[in-house]
Amino acid sequence: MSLELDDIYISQAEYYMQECFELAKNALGRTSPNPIVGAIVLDKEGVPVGRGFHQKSGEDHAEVIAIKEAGEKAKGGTLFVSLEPCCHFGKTPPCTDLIIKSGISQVYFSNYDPNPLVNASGEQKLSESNIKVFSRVLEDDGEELNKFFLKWIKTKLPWVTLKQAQTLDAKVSLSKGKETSITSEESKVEVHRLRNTYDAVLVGSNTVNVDDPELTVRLVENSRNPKRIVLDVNLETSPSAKIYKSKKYDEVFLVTKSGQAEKLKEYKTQNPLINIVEVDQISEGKLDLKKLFIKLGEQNILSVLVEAGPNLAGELIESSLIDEYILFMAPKIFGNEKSVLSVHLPQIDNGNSIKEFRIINHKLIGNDLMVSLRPKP
Ligand code: AOF
Ligand code: ZN
Repeated sequence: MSLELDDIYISQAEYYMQECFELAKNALGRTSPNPIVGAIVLDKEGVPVGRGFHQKSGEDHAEVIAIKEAGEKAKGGTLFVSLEPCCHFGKTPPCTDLIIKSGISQVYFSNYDPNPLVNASGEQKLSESNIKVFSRVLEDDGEELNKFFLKWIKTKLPWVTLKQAQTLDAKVSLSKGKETSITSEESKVEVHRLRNTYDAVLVGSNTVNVDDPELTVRLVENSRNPKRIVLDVNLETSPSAKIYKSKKYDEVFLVTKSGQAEKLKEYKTQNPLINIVEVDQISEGKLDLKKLFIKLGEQNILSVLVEAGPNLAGELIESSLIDEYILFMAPKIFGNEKSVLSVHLPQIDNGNSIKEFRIINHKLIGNDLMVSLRPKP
């Protein structure tokens, strides 16, 4: 089979777009509330002369770094960028102005930027300046890469991933209140990798009381810690739990119902900079999680990894608040008597109410199976 000329152009665009994605990934979890973006400039002969990725909100956009590196060689050249170039003044000036000034003659991008200040206007501005623009290159992959930003910019809600580790018989511990190691060391490293890319990690009060976790990233090089959020309706966690003694005090959030000022003093004594978030209850002992996510979105938290026990997992699934479910399955069986099931949900008797998911990925990690799922709409 011979390739048409168009196919060759498409595959070159896809090749460089893939590289843009790889560049962008360097900053996963570091750019909020901005997206991750990678860019490459080719000179007019088709030779790569500049590369860049957006590193942090407030700093240069990907295209700016790549074009600066290319310098004069950008003239008549091609820009590949994983997101539609911006055309607005934010913390930084519009990328479109620099692209036009650089003399670049063609631009390929993957996703349109749904930011209302951009939203196809970037493309329009470039076209009006007689730059050839090609959009939607590897669009699905680009969307997956920026799933956190794309959800938040459209809804102002963070992307919520529920993560659990369980046995073959869906157990999370041998008995209530007992910490039981389930998965292999390799899976623990994978969880740290995940923490390294999410803006925040959230746990319930039982997890703090039973496991006393730090929720930091310790098993990955060049890592940074996510914000740590504890959900504790009745303030049952110990104020001296490890999580409240975190080195960076202001990264810790305690979410609870209102009207507990006296009890909260103890936590503030342990951690004077702790962020207290008060949320209404939807029923006795259950906070309105949707309202919580709205508040977290307002704080520029674009992604939350919920390392949930059975109650929190049940509440999230029941209220359809999760975007993704990551399950680490260890090939072990705990048996029935006292062991605890991974998800507490009320009995479902009606077939129409069964919670259904689509498996989008699976990976063998050590001796565990990591499965990523998305709720079926
Ligand atoms: C791009 N390239 O690398 C990024 C873009 O406050 P600013 O100036 O940093 O603008 C932030 C907005 O710009 C952000 O919400 C998103 O719409 C876009 N991000 N655009 O062309 C980039 N990071
Ligand atoms: Zn820009």
